[in-house]
Amino acid sequence: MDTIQEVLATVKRRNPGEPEFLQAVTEVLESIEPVIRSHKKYRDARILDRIVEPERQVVFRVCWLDDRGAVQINRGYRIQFNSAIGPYKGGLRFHPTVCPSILKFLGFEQVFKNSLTTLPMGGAKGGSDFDPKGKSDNEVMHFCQSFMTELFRHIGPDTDVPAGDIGVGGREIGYLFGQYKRLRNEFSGVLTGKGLNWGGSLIRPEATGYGVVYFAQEMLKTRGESIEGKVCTVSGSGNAAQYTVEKLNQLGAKVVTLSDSNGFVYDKDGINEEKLAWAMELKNVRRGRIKEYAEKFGAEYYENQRPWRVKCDCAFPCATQNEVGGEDARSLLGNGCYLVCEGANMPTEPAALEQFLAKKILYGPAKAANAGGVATSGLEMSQNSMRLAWSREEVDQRLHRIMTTIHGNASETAKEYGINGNLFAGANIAGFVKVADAMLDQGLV
Ligand code: NDP
Ligand code: 2IT
Repeated sequence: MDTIQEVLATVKRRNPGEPEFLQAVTEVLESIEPVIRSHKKYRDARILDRIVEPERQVVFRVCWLDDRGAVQINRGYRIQFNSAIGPYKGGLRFHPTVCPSILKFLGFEQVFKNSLTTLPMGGAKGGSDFDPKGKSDNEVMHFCQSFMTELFRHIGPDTDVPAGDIGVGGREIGYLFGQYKRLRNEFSGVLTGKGLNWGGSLIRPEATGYGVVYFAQEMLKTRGESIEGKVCTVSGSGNAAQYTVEKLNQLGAKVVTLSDSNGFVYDKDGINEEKLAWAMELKNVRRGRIKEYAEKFGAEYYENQRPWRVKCDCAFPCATQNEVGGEDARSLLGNGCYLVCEGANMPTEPAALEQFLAKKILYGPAKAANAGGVATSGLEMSQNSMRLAWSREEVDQRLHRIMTTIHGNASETAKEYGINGNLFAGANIAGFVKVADAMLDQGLV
């Protein structure tokens, strides 16, 4: 088998101009190097060379009519990355920046994340460069119907089960599900994040954010601390951010920031339950900008800035990839922040990651810390297969148990490899080994 550097060189050659994908692959491969060194079976079967290549990539045209009757064209994608441990599973992202590099990095990360959840799910990601911002409900529906008219032939409840991600929430999942049902004449668990009265699971909307906070609690426990009374900064103001804030509030922490792609708000008094409810209405119903929060509650607003210069104990990046840079990490650490827990996927740039690991702060890497979302999607699939619905308490308890297990597994694995406390490498190794062993068992496919 090729060395890690040779595999990376091949990835670079085969995927030119895809920096995010190369970044994700580099981070995983470099941190699993000790496993590859000590296991000849992975080298002989060229597992690394195989695991970096998506099993299937679907790219398609999506045509739709806007409200003026004008023709619009977008590009749709589904990257089915790895199905060694279960059907492909992962979100759909609708955002103008969507491109092969971003979806391949997300699909690659999803493979290891899903492996960590303890549930049988392979990894995938998809989406479109369609921008839902400023579109009417009708336009979003027409886009979703056209998108599904191609996607439906590539997915299925035992093949590939998409869900939401940036720009895809309950509204979009509804339109996508309706079109799938019509095309297949089949009511099945083909998507997760569905509405409660048509196959959805309680706690799925909350799961990513709640899971992130449960994971942070586990990290704090290792130092005999709790989240109560901690000052927290959160970025983003979408699904992951909203329920991170809700759970932090429930546990007695004080959240002082929220953001969107235009800037961030700093509310030194704390974003309490009532203010959060207002922000959720702003974002989920009125689909407005976070700046309005500052106007409404007299908080400070910083245009085109990220919240990492605000003094905090704990930081929760919940917006997007590469939103915490080297300078941001320096300010966070300089201000005494000692816990970073990732709600977003790959929010930390390599220059920041290096500092968090060197300073040995409590650092919860995305594929472990935000796995509660997809884990609860897995629970939605189980409920759909059994044709029953668990109570809120039941799903929440299972989510909590899964997050505790993921933390324990990443932390034990780090210990086993002599890198105590390094959950970044621990999660990558634990996620990898399960998938790699399944690939060995299933032969050369
Ligand atoms: P939403 O669409 O609900 O919210 C996204 C939020 O992030 C918005 O506030 C958005 O601001 C902001 N944002 C998006 N792109 C950028 C950007 N380029 N720069 C600055 N801010 C940006 O998505 P989610 O909350 O679901 O997703 C947030 C993150 O969490 C993503 O990284 C996603 O992959 C990850 N995640 C989501 C899961 C889920 O179940 N939903 C599960 C696990 C991880 P604006 O409104 O201005 O675009
Ligand atoms: O990044 C993620 O894990 C998600 N967007 C959730 C995927 C899912 O299938 O629930």
